[in-house]
Amino acid sequence: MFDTRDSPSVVAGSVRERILRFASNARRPLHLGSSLSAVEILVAVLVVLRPQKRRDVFILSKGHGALGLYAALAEAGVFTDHDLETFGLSGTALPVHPQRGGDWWNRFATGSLGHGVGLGLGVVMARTYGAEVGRCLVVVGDGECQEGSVWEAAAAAVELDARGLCVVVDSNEYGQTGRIAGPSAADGLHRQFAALGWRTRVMDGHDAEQLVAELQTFGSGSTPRALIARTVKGRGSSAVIDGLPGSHFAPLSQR
Ligand SMILES: Cc1ncc(C[n+]2csc(CCOP(=O)(O)OP(=O)(O)O)c2C)c(N)n1
Repeated sequence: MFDTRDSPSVVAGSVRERILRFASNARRPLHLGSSLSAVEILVAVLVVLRPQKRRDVFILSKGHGALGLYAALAEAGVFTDHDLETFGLSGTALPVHPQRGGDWWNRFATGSLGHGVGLGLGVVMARTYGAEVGRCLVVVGDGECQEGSVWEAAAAAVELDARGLCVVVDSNEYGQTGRIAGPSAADGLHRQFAALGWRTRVMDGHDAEQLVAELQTFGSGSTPRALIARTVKGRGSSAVIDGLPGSHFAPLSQR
């Protein structure tokens, strides 16, 4: 179990091991590459949002990366190893895509891509109507950014002055079936968010310390914030990386 004084990169290493240990025992199809690429981002989210007193909300918009989120939560002591073993099984509290619950990390069901930024905008706008909510942090995939709804919400966020909203893009440059290029690659995303008026930065998505430092201050600026976090799909497993782009949803043992 980690506490917020532990080094985020060391915690990320333990989370990655946890995911791979689970995958090698489970021997069933998993979104492994998607979970492994997001580990440092998810650890940074936990470090920043877990001890919060305000009612901040997290949305894993790329809901197929839920195994990574649950593994990070297990590392934080929210779930046991036994809980994690039930991932995706009938009756589990840890479904393959997050289901709506009462915690800061599962306020919304996700899995159908393209909705997290709009939901996050709704969360921060709810303050305008007196709801007791704080900031909202949304993690999206770069393939997911090919959904037009992401950009409708991103444009509206500036118009509606949604300064408490932060989007982190897990920019691993792979989608479900192949490479991500052009406007949805890191530089293209940076340009698009910046053109809409978001405060934007491209950064190393595996540098957990830097991610924590960036996320600590989100919500303090005058505009919404976008971090384009460059990552490697399947980071930590050459078996997954060697299997790309065909192994988006596959068992570890078959790679
Ligand atoms: C609306 C919608 N369309 C299609 C899918 C199927 N799907 C699941 S994951 C995925 C690829 C997502 O790629 P990306 O956002 O880059 O995430 P990564 O797995 O690379 O982290 C797709 C198309 C979906 N879940 N929702």
